[in-house]
Amino acid sequence: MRIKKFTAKNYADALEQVKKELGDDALIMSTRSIKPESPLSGRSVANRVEITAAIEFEEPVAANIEEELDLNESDSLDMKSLIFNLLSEKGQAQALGLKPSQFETYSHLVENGLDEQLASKILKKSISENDEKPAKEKIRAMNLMKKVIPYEGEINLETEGPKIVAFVGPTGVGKTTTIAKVAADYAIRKNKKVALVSLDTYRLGAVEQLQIYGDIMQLPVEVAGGKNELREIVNKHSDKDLILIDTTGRSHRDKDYSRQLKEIFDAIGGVETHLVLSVTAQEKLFSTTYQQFSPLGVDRVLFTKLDEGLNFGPLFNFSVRNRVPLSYFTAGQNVPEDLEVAAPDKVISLIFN
Ligand SMILES: Nc1nc2c(ncn2[C@@H]2O[C@H](COP(=O)(O)OP(=O)(O)OP(=O)(O)O)[C@@H](O)[C@H]2O)c(=O)[nH]1
Ligand SMILES: [Mg+2]
Repeated sequence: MRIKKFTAKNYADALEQVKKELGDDALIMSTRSIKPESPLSGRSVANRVEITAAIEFEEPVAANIEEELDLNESDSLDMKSLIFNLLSEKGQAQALGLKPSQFETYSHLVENGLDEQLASKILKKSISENDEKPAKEKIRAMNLMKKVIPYEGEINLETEGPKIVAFVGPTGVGKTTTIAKVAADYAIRKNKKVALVSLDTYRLGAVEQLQIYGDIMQLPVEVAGGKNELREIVNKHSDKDLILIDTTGRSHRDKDYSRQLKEIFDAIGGVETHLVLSVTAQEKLFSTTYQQFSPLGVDRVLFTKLDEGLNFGPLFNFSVRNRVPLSYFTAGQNVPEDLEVAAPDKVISLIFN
């Protein structure tokens, strides 16, 4: 962004200078009347007008959305972003070079937690030369957003032998409850053979919690303390379609935890990892947790507690920025009802409704 002050004898002239130098897209940040230096002659001199204007440098717009939204570009924390954050959403939209017909959608996205850079990139990519209707701009943005959301649908059992899926994530996000919901979906609704394994020998009552669900659904529940035990369990249940592994929730500060899990999963091989995140958590925790578990290889992300969420932009930011496909959403404590397969349409309706 380039910021410059212009002074002239009146507003129209100052504006003329702004347009001449910075072009039609310039954003007027402030206007004020200034008194010129008092002249030696003592004669009164008319006030002048000072306009502070800014212009966002043009960003190249890739023709193909498959070329992504230039997500790798670093978001530098410099003077530019400081000033940018002081602007109103409309001011931001203008500074980003969006069309007035897009301001409303931009504000909506940002208010719903979409990060400003991502919101602006989407709107710029969805720009249409001859359309000036906010409603149509919104639909175009929705369609583009839908296309960039990575998702994989439900757990795919088309593997040789049992499919092994582990749920990892911070404490209390709903890993165990979600496992019970997923188990019910496959065992009861889809009539598949399912076994549950707890790797959580750390938290008091964790195994019992899984055992209760197992008892209700009449599914085997096993407990593994390490890789050898897990290997034995997997061998024992080689007739199963799906083996779901519950893990201990650990703080993102526990750097060693994911290394320990990796050692256990590597010994088994073919473990699909679903990172479980709650939409009620701070957005920053999403990325710190992702970093914590990335040595393990995060295959999917699963968002819980949608029923308690206030805004859903962070969910979009996370999956799009990290390109981790969504698997499921949960929206309540009821087992097995409050589970649904995550689909882009759902994300769009969460953000726009
Ligand atoms: N509102 C709401 N609550 C949920 C949802 N999913 C789980 N919970 C609740 O969140 C709490 C923690 O759930 P758990 O399944 O024990 O969480 P966890 O991730 O296994 O916790 P740890 O094993 O201690 O790390 C319980 O009270 C669940 O009922 C959801 O989608 N919405
Ligand atoms: Mg648990």
